[in-house]
Formats: sequence, C-alpha cells, structure tokens
Amino acid sequence: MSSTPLSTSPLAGLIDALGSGAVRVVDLTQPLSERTPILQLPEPFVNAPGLTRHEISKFDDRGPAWAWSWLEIGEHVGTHFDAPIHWITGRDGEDVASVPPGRLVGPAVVIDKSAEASADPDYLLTVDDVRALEAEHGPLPQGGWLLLRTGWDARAGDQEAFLNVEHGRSRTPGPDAECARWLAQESPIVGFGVETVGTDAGSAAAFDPPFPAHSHLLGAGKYGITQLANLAQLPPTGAIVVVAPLRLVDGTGSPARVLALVPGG
Ligand code: 23J
Ligand code: MN
Repeated sequence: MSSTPLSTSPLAGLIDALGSGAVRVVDLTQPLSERTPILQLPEPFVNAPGLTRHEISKFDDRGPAWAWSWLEIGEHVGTHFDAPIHWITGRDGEDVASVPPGRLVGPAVVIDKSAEASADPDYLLTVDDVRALEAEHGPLPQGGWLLLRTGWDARAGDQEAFLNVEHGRSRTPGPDAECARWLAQESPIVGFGVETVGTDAGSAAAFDPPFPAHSHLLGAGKYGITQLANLAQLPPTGAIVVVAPLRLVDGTGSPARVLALVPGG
C-alpha cells in the first residue's frame, strides 16, 4: 500500500508516537484474582461473589493438550464498568452491550485528591474541587472521563485496607451528593472513574439520594468505572482512556480492561 493514506491519516502521529514511545500505554486495571477485594454491603442486602475459577482441563484426560477454566464472578467485581441499567434511576437505559463504543474512548481528566484522602479517608469531592481543577486546566471535555485519584490503589491487594471498615462503616472517599448531581447533569463528561470499590463514597448509603454517584450518573445515561490503578502515571489532562467491558447482553456491569494513552515517554 502507498504511504499516502497513512501519512494523511489523523492517526499517523499516534502510530509514530506509539512506535517511538512518545505515547505510552498505561494499564489502569487492577489484577483480577480470587483475592480481588469485593464490595460488602450491609445486611439485608446481598453481595456479589468474587472470582472463583473452575478447572475444565489441565493437560490431563479431560483435555490432554489444553488448559482452561470457567469463571464464576459477579458483574461488579474488580476494575469494572457500571452501565446505566445497574441503577433504578437508569433502568430504562443502556445495558453494557448497548453502550456505543465511541463513549468508551475519550479524554481523561485526573483530579488528584490523594493528599486529602490520605489525611481523611472520608474525603468528599465537591463541585468547588472540580471547578478549581477547571480553572487550572480548562473545562471538563465533552465525552471525557473524570478520574478521581485518591491513592486508594495502593490498598487494592488487601480487602481489609481497601474497604477500610471502622465501626461497621466503610471509610472511603468519593463525591458528595451535589458533585455527583453536577457531574451527571451539568458537566459534559460521559463517565466517572475511581480507585475505590465503588463510584460512591463509603458513607454514601446515608446521602440524599443514597449512593448519589450511582443514582445521578447512571440515571443520566452516564457510566462508572471502579478499582482503577496507576492514575498517578496520568497527567491531569492530555491522556486518552479506553474502557473495555465485556459486551455482555443485558449486563448491568462487567469487569473491564481500562487502558490509558499517555503522552511523554
Ligand atoms: C450495588 C449497591 C451499592 C453499590 C454498588 C452496587 C457498587 O458500588 C457497584 O459496584 O456498582 S455502592
Ligand atoms: Mn459497579
């Protein structure tokens, strides 16, 4: 093929940059295993099962040259995607399979509240925080993903540290109710991502509405992603995020591979 179509392609620069290392691919996905921390809702609610692997064969009589297993896993386990139909406010919206692929790739904006969350595990992100970020880095982009950095990814190997339950309540950061409403209804982003077990703060069952990130964002046809890793490797703006859940028909969510394209070797 002639080089003309490639060199005139808007992807030509990206292809070169991936080849030269001027753009790096950062894995924002936590490893998925039997030890992946899972959400623990209080009684009387029912929780999702974590990963269990069932061996089909392992180079034995059941399959002499192949190893494989089948998986038992909740839709909302590990680094995962929340589809609108996960929540009652979005019940008439998209399942995972119906999400247009263009909405799964977009500009990432990272808001770093790791110092705040380290000082106060109940830290709540506010509209003022996002406005301050916009004042410094420009408005949130149309079709973008706002990613909340809290430093919580360092705890992801340890269920107890990750859920951080004290006196029966989970102390983890997240957006306050007004911030969740604003992101859903007034901002141009399509999704909100976090390092914690859910897009809502640990204390959010008591907010008005309960679980406002789920309620407002999914109700507005927007999306969530959780249990992200390596947000520290992203600039505040300028990265592209690729969110890849299973295309699960009628799925309310799915474990996902989440990748970022990041400029600067
Ligand atoms: C169900 C109920 C409450 C919450 C969640 C699920 C999640 O965090 C989730 O994974 O969507 S907070
Ligand atoms: Mn979920």
